[in-house]
Amino acid sequence: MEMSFRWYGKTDSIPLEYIRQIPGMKGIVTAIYDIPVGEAWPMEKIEELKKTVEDAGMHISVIESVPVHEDIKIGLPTRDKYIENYKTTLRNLGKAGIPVVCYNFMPIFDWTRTDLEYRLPDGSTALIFEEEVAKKMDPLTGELSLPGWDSSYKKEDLQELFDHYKNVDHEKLWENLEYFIKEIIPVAEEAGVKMAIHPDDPPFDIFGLPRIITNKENLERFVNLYDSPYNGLTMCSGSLGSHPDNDFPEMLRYFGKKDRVNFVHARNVKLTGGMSFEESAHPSEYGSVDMYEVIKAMADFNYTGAIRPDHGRMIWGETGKPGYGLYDRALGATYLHGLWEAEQKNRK
Ligand code: DNO
Repeated sequence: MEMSFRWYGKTDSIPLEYIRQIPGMKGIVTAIYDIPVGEAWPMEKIEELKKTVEDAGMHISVIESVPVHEDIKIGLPTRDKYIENYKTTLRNLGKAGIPVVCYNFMPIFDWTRTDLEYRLPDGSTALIFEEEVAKKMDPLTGELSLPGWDSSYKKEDLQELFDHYKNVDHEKLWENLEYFIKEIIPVAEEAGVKMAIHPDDPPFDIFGLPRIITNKENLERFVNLYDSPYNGLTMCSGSLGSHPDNDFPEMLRYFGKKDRVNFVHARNVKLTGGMSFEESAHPSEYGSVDMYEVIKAMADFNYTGAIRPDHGRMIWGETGKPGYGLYDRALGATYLHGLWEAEQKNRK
């Protein structure tokens, strides 16, 4: 496994120089943030990003994300134009030697929480999702702050998007995903870029919009849409682990043995009843996901790809992008690194 860290480009308050100082850190997970969703990424911009990361003594392990335009998810006639652009991006990333691309297929909203600064008993703050609060939230009228929401969509566009999604139920979304996958995976294979779909976060419908990348059965259906290791998964312990029915380490081992795990996100969540959860510190004792089991599962299928500590709490007075501070993610990285070292030595 290769330890990596998400970096939001030159506007990130955390410099690459700091990331490099985290023990065990090898790779960077990043993207180009100033190209509107749906447009192709030009070669020059990709090369420039690559050079910036390499000049800092690391390399790009994964591009997270190349976002999928809503017209593709809705299945509008304009989707073909956006799919062509997506293919161009993949070809360009392949030419630059980028091995993995992470993306998601969640309608309108990416990861969603009800509070971004919930104070935990130790004084740190974390992102939480409360089922009852979410039920009362109305993205069309309320003041909603969603950190994962793509900023290139304006709130004014929301009503129109919601109207389009009235015709998209779970099966229709599957159809649109299949259409997309069948177009792009052959190109990804040719370009040598492994695709890694991110599970829906949280892994159930929200705001009346369908979500399908949610559990073992659906991940199985997904990998069977196109039988290739290039059509793989980002196994995210925080997203899949926030559904009480998902046994994350078991799912990870299962899809790892099928050679479909192209990226791993490690984050812990504490299930707090119903469909509610709090994000917690990474070690197993603080959350509902057993991180040692996660590491053991990866060792079982000799995982050689990238893993990154996902969302951290805000600790030591740090402020910044919710979930993406330096300190707690760095602690998570060293913890995971330690578990991996112990597990490797155990097996000798
Ligand atoms: C949250 C992230 C997601 C992820 C996208 C991938 O912090 O894991 O926003 O980047 O869903 O497309």
